[in-house]
Amino acid sequence: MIVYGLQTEQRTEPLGLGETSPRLSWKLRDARRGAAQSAYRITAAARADDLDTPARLLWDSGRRAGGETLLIDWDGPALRSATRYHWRVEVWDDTGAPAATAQTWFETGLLHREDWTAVWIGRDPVALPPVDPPTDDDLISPGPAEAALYLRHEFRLARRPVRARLHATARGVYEPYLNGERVGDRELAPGWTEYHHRIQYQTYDVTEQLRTGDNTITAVVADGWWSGYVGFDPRRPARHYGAAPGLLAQLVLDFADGSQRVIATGGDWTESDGPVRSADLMMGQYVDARRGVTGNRPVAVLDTAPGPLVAEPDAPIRVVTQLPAVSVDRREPGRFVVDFGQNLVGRIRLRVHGGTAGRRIVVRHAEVLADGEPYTLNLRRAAATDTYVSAGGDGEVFEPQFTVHGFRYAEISGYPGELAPGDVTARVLHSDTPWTGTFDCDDPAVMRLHANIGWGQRGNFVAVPTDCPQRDERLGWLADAQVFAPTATRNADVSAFFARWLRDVVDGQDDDGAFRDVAPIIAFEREGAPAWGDGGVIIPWLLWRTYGDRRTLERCFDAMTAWIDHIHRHNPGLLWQHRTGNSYGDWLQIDADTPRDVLATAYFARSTQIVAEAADVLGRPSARWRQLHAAITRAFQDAFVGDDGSVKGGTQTAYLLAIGFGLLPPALVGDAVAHLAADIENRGNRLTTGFVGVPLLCPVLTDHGRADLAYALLHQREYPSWGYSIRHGATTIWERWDGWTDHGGFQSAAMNSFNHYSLGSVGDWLYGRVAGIDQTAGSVAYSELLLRPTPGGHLTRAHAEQETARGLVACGWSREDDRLTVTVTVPPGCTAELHIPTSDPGGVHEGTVPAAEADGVLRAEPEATGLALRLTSGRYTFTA
Ligand code: RAM
Repeated sequence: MIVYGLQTEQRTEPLGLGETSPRLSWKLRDARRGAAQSAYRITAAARADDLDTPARLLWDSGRRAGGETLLIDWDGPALRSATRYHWRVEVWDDTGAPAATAQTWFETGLLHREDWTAVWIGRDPVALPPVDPPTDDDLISPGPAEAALYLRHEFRLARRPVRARLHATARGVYEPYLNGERVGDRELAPGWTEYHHRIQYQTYDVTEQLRTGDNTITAVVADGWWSGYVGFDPRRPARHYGAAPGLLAQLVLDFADGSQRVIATGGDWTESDGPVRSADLMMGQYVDARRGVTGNRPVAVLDTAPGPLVAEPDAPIRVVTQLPAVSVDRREPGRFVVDFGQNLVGRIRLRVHGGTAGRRIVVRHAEVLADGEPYTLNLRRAAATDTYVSAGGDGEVFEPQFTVHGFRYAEISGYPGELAPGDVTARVLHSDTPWTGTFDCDDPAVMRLHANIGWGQRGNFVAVPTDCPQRDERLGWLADAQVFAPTATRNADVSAFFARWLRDVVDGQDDDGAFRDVAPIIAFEREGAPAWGDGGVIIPWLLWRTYGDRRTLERCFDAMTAWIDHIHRHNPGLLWQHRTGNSYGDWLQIDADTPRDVLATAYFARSTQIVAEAADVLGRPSARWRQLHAAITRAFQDAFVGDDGSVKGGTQTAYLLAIGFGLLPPALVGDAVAHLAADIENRGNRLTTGFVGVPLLCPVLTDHGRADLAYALLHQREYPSWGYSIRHGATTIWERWDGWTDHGGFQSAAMNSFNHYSLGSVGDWLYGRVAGIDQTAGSVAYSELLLRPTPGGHLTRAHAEQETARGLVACGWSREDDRLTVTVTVPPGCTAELHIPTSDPGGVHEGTVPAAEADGVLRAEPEATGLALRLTSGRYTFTA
C-alpha cells in the first residue's frame, strides 16, 4: 500500500496557512483487491527529524481504528504564527499490518492581528512631479498619477538569516522583488476577493534571496481590481474599492542566535514611478522602457490598520504554460497578426530586435478574426491593448504583468523589421488548481469538445470563477459557476478555489437573505435570479459531495437556509414568481422560451431539497425543509404538469428540470421523457437549451434510456450544437450557440464571448456517463463509486481517470466486433457499483473467470440492460 497526496487544508505543503485548526488528508494506492486502511496514526513535530523521537512529538493521535483519510481535524497544540509543522501519517492495512507512512509539512502565516507591524503605504498625490510636456512620439503616454507604484526600501544585514519570510499583499496587484530578483511566481496577487471584507496576503520563503550587507526590497503595484476597471462599470477610473493602490509588506528574518528582525512597510519607504506608465486588467498595460525607476519620493502612509487580512487559502494565479505562435502573418510593414492556434487567457511575451528608442509597439488582442482581421467589437470597452515604447538596443523583452487578456490572435504593430515566430509566445495564466482529470475517446470532435471545456475552465478560473475573460465583464456569475462546477471538479481539484470564493458569495448575501447574481458584488444591487442565487446553495453541497468538505458546508449553511426563507417569504404560494431579480430564465436558450416560473419553482424545490440533505449531514433538524420541498413539488405539479406528463412551456429545459430535479409523479416520468425526446427528434436531433437546461440534457436522456439521443446531440454538427462551433474552428466553448453562424455571421457584439464555460457543462457527462465515473447518491468524495460506462454513438472506446480526494478512480470501455471490454480502478477502502451493459449478463468474464466468481466481486446481479457488480477496491478488466 502506498500513502501519497498528503494535504493540509486541501493544499500540498501550504506556506502561510491561516486556518487555526487545519484539516489533514492523504490518499492510498494498492494493487491488491479489497485493500483498505484499517487504522491510522498522525504524529506532528516542529522538525522533520523529531518525528522519529517520541519525546519530541507535538502531537500523537495514537492508533485510531478506521478508514478515514480525509480532512481530519488537527488535534495537536494550538498553532503558533509563522511556524512550520511537520506531520506524518502511518497506516495499517486491511490485514492489520503496518502498511505505509508518508510525511509532509505546513507552515502557518501571521495568525494574529498583532503580528502585523506593517502599515499600508502608497503614493502621496501631493508629492507628484509636474507632468512632462508630451513629446511627439509620447503623445498618449499616461502621466505619473496613473503610473504603477515602485516602492522601495533599503536595509543592511550584518549576517544572513537562517529563515526569512515575506508576508505581503496589495490594494491592487503587485510583484515583490528582493535585491532586484523577483520573489515567488505568483501573478496578479493578491487575487480578487470581496475586498471590503477580506484581502488575502501571500507568504514567500525568501531565505535564499538575502545577503550580508546592503539589501533592497522593492515592489511594483498597479491598479488591479482595487482601483482599476472591474465589470462593465464605465466609470473612469472605476475605483470600486479605493482611489489608488497600496502595499502592505512585512519581511520577518530569523537569525541563528534566535533573534528576529522585522522589516515592514512604513513611512521610511520611498516611491517612484517607472516603466509601467499605466496598467489595467481590462484596458491593458503601457510600458515605456526608456523610463528608469527614478525619483525617490516619500511614500504616504495610507492606513495604519492592516484591515481585513486573511491568509491566501488556495492556489495562486501562475503562468501555467506557454504556447508558441502557429503563424505570423505580415499585413503591412511593421504590422503582424499572430495566431496562437488556441483561444487562451494570459498575455504575450515579445522579443524585439533592433528597436530604436521611442518606437511604439502596440499589441491588440482578439479571440477571432473577421475578414481576416482581429475582431475586437465583442470586447466592448475592454481595450485589451498593450503598448511598449522601446528603449532601443537589441533583444528587449516585453511582457505586461498587470493585465490579462482573452485571445487567440495578437495584432502587433510598430514592430521593427520582421517578426519571427520564435520571438512571440503566449503566456497562459490561471488560478493554479491542480489538474486531476483526463478523458479520452476515439472521436476527434468529442476530444476537441473536451479540450475546449478544459481551456474554458483554465481561462475563466482567474482569481474568481468568471463568466468570460476578454470583454469588460469578467464577473463571478453564480449560475455560470454552479452549472459548470460539476465539470470543473472532474478536470481539476477546485476544492479550495470554490471554498474561498463561497466566502464572497456568502458575504454578498443581502439582509433579506438573498444571494446575488455575482460575487464579489459589482453593480448588482438586486436579489439573485433563479438558478443564479441558487449557486450559493448548490456549490457548498457539491463541495461536500465531491471532496467531503463539511466545514465549508457548515459555514455556508445559515446563508443557504436564509436564501430558502427569502424565496419562501416572498412566495407563500410556493411558485417562485416574486423577487426573481433579473430573472434571466434559461439564459441564451435558442428557439425556445422556457417559462420563468417553471424554471424558478424547479430551482426553489431543488435548493430546498439540498438544504434538507445538508441539514441531515450537519445534524440539524431537516423535517421542515423536507416538508417544504414536498410542498413545492406538489405546487409545481398542480400548476405546471398535465395528466399526460406535459410540462408548461413544453420546452426541453422545462422537461429537463421537471425530470432531472425529480418533480414529477413517478407515473408520469416516462411520458415526460417521451415529450422531451419528441421535441429533440422533431428538430432533427437539435437542442434548444440555454445555460440552465444544458447541464441536464445529456444526463437526463441517458438516465432515462435515451443515451442514443444524448449521443446524437453530442455528435451533431449542424446548428445549434457543440459540433457546429467546433466545425467553425472553436477552441473554447462559446457563450452563445449562435456566436457565429453561416446564416447570420457574428451575434451582436454587445454580448458575444467566445470563451464562456457554461455551455461546456456537458463535460460532467463525458466523465460521468460516456466513460462512466460517478458516485452513488449516499457516497461522499467517491467513497462508493457508481461506474456506468455507456458505449454509444460513433465511439468505439472511452476512458476517464480522476485523481479524487481518496485516490485514483478510472473507468473506461472499448468495443471490438461484438466484444465489450470494461476496465475500472477502485481506490483502497472504496467500493463500486459497476453496471456492464450487455444482453448476455451471464457471459461477462474477467479473463476466463465468470464475473460473479472473480476475486473482489462481492455481488453480481443480472439486470434487464446488463450485469450489476459490486466490487471492492482494485483494478478490474471485464469482457462481455
Ligand atoms: C451575461 C453573461 C453571463 C450571464 C449573465 C446573465 O453577462 O452571459 O454569463 O450569467 O449574462
